[in-house]
Amino acid sequence: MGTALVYHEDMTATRLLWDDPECEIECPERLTAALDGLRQRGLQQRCLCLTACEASEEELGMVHSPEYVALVRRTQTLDKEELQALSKQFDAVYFHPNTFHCARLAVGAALQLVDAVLTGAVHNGLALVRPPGHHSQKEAANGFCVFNNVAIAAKHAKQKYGLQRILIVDWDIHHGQGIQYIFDDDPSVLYFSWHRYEHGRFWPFLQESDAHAVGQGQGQGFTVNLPWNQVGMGNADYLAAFLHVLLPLAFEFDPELVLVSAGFDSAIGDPEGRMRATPECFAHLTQLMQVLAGGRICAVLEGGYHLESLAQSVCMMVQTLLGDPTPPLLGLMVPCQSALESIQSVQTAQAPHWTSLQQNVAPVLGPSTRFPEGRSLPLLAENPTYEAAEAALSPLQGELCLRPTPPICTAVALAVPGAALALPPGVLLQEESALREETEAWARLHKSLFQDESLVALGKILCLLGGILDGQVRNGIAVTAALATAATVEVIIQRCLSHGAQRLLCVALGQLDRPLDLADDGVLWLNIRGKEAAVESMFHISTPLPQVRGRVAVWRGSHCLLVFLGVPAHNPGSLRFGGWLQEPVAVSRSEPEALPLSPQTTGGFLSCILGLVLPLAYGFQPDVVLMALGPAHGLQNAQAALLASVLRGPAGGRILAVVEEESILQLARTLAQVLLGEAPPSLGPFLMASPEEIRALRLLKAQLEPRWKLLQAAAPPPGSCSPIA
Ligand code: X5A
Ligand code: ZN
Repeated sequence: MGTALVYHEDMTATRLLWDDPECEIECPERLTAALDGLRQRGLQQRCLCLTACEASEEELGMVHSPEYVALVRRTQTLDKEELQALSKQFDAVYFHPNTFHCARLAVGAALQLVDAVLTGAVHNGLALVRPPGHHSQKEAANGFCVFNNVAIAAKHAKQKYGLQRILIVDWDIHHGQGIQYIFDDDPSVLYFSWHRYEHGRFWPFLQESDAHAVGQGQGQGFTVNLPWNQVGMGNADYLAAFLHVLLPLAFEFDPELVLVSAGFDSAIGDPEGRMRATPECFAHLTQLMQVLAGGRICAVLEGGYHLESLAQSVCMMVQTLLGDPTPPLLGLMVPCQSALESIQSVQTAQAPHWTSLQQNVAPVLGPSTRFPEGRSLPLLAENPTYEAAEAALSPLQGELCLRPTPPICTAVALAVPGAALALPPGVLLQEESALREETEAWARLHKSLFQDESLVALGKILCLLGGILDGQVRNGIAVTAALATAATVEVIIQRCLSHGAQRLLCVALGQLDRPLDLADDGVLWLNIRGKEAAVESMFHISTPLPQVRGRVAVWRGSHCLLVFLGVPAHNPGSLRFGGWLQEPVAVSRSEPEALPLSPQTTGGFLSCILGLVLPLAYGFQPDVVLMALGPAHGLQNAQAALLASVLRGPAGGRILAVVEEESILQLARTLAQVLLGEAPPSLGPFLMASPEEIRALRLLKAQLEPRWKLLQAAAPPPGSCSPIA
């Protein structure tokens, strides 16, 4: 299992044969630059390299009309003048005698990638293709695109593998209107696109690129457009869009496959996009998507016209697909006001269709105070030169070389020697201990709490932590002796600070108190526990762990068995459940059999993680993340795995998870899997959080927003659509 890279050098064989300033940027060097970058960084060598084959005309026919396919086929024999005349019939398109061959290879590459992922040959992959596809339509080439590679791949996944829910994430800086049209009324494909829009003044100048376009008929709510109305959007803006729009919807949708229209004209330096997100941002966006669909991600190249920026961004994505840690995100983590306005416009347009947006935990502020301190965008020069972009890119490149990959990925320190633990292969069992004197010196901080067994465990944990701080080990799991978690956490914090860590993020779950003598700003202490919500300071926060309390209700109808989790038992007939059942459910007979349900947390848990924990974590930019599962932490294994998986991002993969003895076994194994880079298990069905818990989160966010700007994401007007009719 690994990452596939699908390519064929013939795709460099199409190019512009006449003068056309609009089209000249779509050149063969785009592919060679991306591939050279992958080779130079040793990434291509780590992938399963597949050679693309042409798609069949039948496969093209899943999206395109036979007449259009025939038209493109005929371009093979046209001369230059005829090609130019035909190109003029479309918007921003050029044909070349090799176009038909290349465009069929591009589709074929996307299909092979889907096959490789859905047959389980690989976890994920990237198809490096030309021409791009997302603007292409049933009977039209458009915006350099001839056949719609990603749309055909989605149809293929539905037809050949019977998939029912496919997410398409289009982070190219242009609106993929072609994909939107093809799946406009199709609820099985959720299409998300952000794009430079400038209130309709940017190509392709379409009304239907705006946020109010949400899909037609059955497909309403399954088209999600996020228009950027200013240039200069950066890392914080893209991250906010993922945390506050894409990911809440994606979790609720629960895709079986994620296709990425991976255009990198949304990166810094690109002459088309004129945005400012750095290549590292694409590593983080990729990692955030890896928690979806069991990590089944198929990315297909779309745009990207600044060769160096393109190459670096492609490398960042592939590196993350391979499971490498994400490099730190540079820059102020403050979304700009225009981005927040765009995010709000999507939330408002989509709220009627998605429970997770109705439960948006953002505080509702008056219009004048809504974005009091949002970053305002510095004006960009009219024509940013390539040199200016290169100046912005080159220091980053230096940075990348400075971060060697730790020789060991994941290590586990066990409290009890020889505990029967089936750890995934590749995990190092930490047998070594810190020196006895050193361990005792640290233990003296908590004299009564470390004796015998717990002292042995502490020695191993200190050794593991030393490895992480010295860059020998990427991340780890520390198993503490019974009742020693709180004291161990204190020692770990002190050890990190004494090592010179500037910022340490502690996500403490359950009954763990913050050590008293911590100076603010060095340690951000976020306790997720029970029902308490409190802001002691901007660096000492308690938030409840939202839980849906309720029961399992089972209705047996004559033709169906309905199982509801955590819903009030009174009237299931009028429920719209998690956005899935569009029509009221007809329950034919019999009373429900109610079963007790252990607390479920999906919807509220996700609001807490996406709406609070990650914005704080990314805003804090920690050197190290400590995730401590204390007594009564209340997390299910899948939830702990998801949390550990996403918390790898903010600190560039340096994360230590601390768990207490009793809870280990399966939990330690699951955590080890995600820390190695595997996708977390599914959270199960999407459930709504209780209104009280959502209110508590909303209040917390209002208090924290002045310091932590990534929390900002305006909510749609409350009560605009109630989840329960
Ligand atoms: C795939 C892509 C852009 C077309 C721009 C036309 N197309 N001005 O990035
Ligand atoms: Zn583009």
